[in-house]
Amino acid sequence: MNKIHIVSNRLPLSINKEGSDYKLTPSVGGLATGMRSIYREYGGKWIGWPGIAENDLTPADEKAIEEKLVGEACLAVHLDKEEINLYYEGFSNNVIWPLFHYFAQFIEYNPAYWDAYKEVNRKFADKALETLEDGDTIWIHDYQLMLVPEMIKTAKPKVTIGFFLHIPFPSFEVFRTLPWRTELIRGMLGSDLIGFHTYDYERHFFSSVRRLLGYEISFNQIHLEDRIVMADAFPMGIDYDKFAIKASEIVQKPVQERSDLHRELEKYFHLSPDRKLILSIDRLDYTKGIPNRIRAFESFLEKYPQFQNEVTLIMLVVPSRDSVEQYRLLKSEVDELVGRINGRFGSVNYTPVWYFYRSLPFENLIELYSTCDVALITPVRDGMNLVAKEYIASRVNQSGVIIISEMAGVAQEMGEAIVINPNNEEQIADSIYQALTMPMEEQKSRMNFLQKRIKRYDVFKWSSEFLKSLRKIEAIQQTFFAKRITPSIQDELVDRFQKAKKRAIFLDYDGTLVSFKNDPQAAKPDEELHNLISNLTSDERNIVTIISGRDRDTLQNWLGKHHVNLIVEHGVWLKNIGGDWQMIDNINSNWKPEIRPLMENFVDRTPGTFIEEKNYSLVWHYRKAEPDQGEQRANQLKDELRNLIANHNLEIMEGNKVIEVKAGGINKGIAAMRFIKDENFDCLVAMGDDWTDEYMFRELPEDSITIKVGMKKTAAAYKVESVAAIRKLLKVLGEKETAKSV
Ligand code: GDG
Repeated sequence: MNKIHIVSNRLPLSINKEGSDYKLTPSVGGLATGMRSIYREYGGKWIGWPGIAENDLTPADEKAIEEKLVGEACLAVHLDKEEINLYYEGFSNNVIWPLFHYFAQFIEYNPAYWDAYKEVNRKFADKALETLEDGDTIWIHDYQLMLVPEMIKTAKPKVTIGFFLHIPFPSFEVFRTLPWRTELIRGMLGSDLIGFHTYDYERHFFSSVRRLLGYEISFNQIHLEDRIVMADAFPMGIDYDKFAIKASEIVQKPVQERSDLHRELEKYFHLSPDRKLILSIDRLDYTKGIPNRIRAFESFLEKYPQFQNEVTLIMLVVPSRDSVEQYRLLKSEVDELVGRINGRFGSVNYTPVWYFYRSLPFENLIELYSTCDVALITPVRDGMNLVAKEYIASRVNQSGVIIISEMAGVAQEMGEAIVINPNNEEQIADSIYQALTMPMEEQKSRMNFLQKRIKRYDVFKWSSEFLKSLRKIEAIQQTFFAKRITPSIQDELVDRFQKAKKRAIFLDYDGTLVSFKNDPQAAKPDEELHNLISNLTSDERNIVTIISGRDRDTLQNWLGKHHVNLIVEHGVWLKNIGGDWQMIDNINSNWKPEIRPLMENFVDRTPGTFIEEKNYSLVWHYRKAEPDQGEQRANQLKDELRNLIANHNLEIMEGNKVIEVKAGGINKGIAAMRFIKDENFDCLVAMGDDWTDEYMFRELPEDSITIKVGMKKTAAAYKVESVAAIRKLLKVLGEKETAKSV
């Protein structure tokens, strides 16, 4: 069975030296829990940093750790202090973290960080490559390792790669400020599947892909030159049962067996029947909105004085990244705010804010979750926020209210919570009041919905859904590759071609023989193309026809010197070798004055677009427009054109970044069929890239050699991935012929 491996910055365990030996303690975090079952079940490895700087280890220590890790199926990527400083603290936490959470003011654009990030990502990729085999799957986690997917894909294309980003993906306007934005996007696109917590992050990612690299995206699939990458939203869940079971154990425990913390909490409630507790838990981070939460609580006590002496906010703040300046400043700000509010409203019997700056054992965490009446979670940005889900899972009797920031990914799954804007302190103060006075029946009914949802989509479901989608994308890739010309198929085709006595070869021009350029007039044939066509036409058994949507003059100028037929404007005009232009059908263009003003209006309103006028068609080009706006306007134009053409025999054609209006009943398929009608060809070849060529692929007899350029769905019998690949094939056809005919 093919294996599934995991890569993350940290291994899912901590390592401590005990005497001369090392002790491994498995992590209890959500990711470790969710992934452990998977990589173990599928015989894979977990690749990551063990958490101790290499400088602090002797070679013998390193060996001892590695031996210990074998039993856990883990592979260590050792990092020294400088690497940790530059790659982890530096690029990951001082560049990507602030940028992706919209804290641009905290970013340190230090090129040395970037260099280290690349090098360490390479280390992770190399370690993974030591164990990866073709057909394996690898799931890479988070913002510290965004370049790893491409590094692995390049070295081992037959490995299926998933990537999950645990933090938000910012809007393009923010992302574009990063000097290394394109490299990061390319790194991620090495994956087959990219997961985000929410659709908004996915949408932002798509917009960056489109704007920076110009790839076409249909539904949630990104069409690269040679494969498809899928992106989707998978809101991460928690190990629901672990929280629910522990919480019900704790509430059933006799008082004398309870922890000190739990007994303190109980005592507090006995002070007065109206006492209530509000809970907040987070790592100390500027994204978590801790100062605004304290200020909002202060406003609440001011605005609703009846709750002074009755309501306490328990704030568990877990120390984090305390070597970083911003975090130290934040810590002082929080200390000061807590001091101020406690000084102002506190008394001998009452402390408005209980502030714990430390981490608590799991059991205490559950005691807090199950005891507090309200959870107040107010991040200014948060990828998901698992604390909110954990609070819900721990509410055994379904009482409790959750106040959640709309800036946390989790808010999208919590319609029944009280959703607030973290910058609106007055709204938060009012929400606290609403939560504290909410009737029990309403609390239970809301909690019931929330629990059902969070239980159903737990961390196991999350990881299995992600893997299911990976299998789906594998299948999609396979159908895409199904028609790809492999070396053996190519030999077969060349053989058929060589045996034929008279061949008709139809070649589309743009996107097939030459790549697209922003300015259509810049897509001139180069020397290599001229040589290819000359080689092909030097064999008199080859009748080559260039079949294009272009106008007569352009193609005549560019290719007129060759021994080829020209069919232009999608089949309106035909020029046989050595002959004159003839119109294939009797058509008119008296409709143009009616259509042109509409297109002009779209040109005026959409920067970067222009109209091309051909004899019997009008074309609106939007390749140079801002991609999202271009697509949007193209859809609007199509809609408006549909109404206008109703009384004319006209057709709207959608090509590659163009909308073309032309006389109906004319297309490349009809033109090609008419061309071969009276001739006795024994081999038909057609090559094209866009959907106007699909007419040709469909109309030509079934045994024709029809070849699509690009990996999209097609009626053609075969596919190649690029202009370069079709040129290579044409070269083989031309060369073999020359060789044979000598
Ligand atoms: C990142 C994203 C995304 C907290 N204090 C204690 C403790 N915790 C545990 C909680 C929870 C976890 O830490 C915190 O998870 P969050 O999701 O709230 O936040 P981040 O650490 O910022 O995580 C975030 C997440 O990745 C997953 O994708 O949701 O948006 O920023 O599980 O229980 N655990 C213990 N003692 C504590 O004192 N034992």
